[in-house]
Amino acid sequence: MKILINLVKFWCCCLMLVVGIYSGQVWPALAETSIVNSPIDVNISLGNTANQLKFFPDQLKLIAGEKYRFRLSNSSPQKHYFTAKEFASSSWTQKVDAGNVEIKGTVRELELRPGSTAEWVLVPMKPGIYTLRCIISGHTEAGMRGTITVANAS
Ligand SMILES: [Cu+2]
Repeated sequence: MKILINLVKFWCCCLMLVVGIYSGQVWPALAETSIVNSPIDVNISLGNTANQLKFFPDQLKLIAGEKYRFRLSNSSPQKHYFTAKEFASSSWTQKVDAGNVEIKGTVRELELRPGSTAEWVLVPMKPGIYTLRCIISGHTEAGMRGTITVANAS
């Protein structure tokens, strides 16, 4: 009986060793997959501390089907909008993180008060050239506009 128990222990050790070696090969593959699935960060400033009426950057180049995290911030002394309705409606929004609130579902535009930040995780679905602008009176005209170019995945 004692021999049998020892034999079982031995086989358990062998099994754990095999599992250990095997998982050593499996985990890097899993890690790689999660890197592929994690969003690409895009930092976008709405205005700046000098109160310039611009987006920084104002030209965004994206690939359809890739996941992005727009990290929006407003360091200017006044509020601004990130408005790109056509782009928003042809993208899939995973979520918007703003303050302590996480918003899910369709997003059309974001309003950022002075000093605020928001994160918008999305996947652009349709190639095209989309207009980005701030809808506050006079801001688009003053230069607060840009383009979001979505290219086909190669
Ligand atoms: Cu503005």
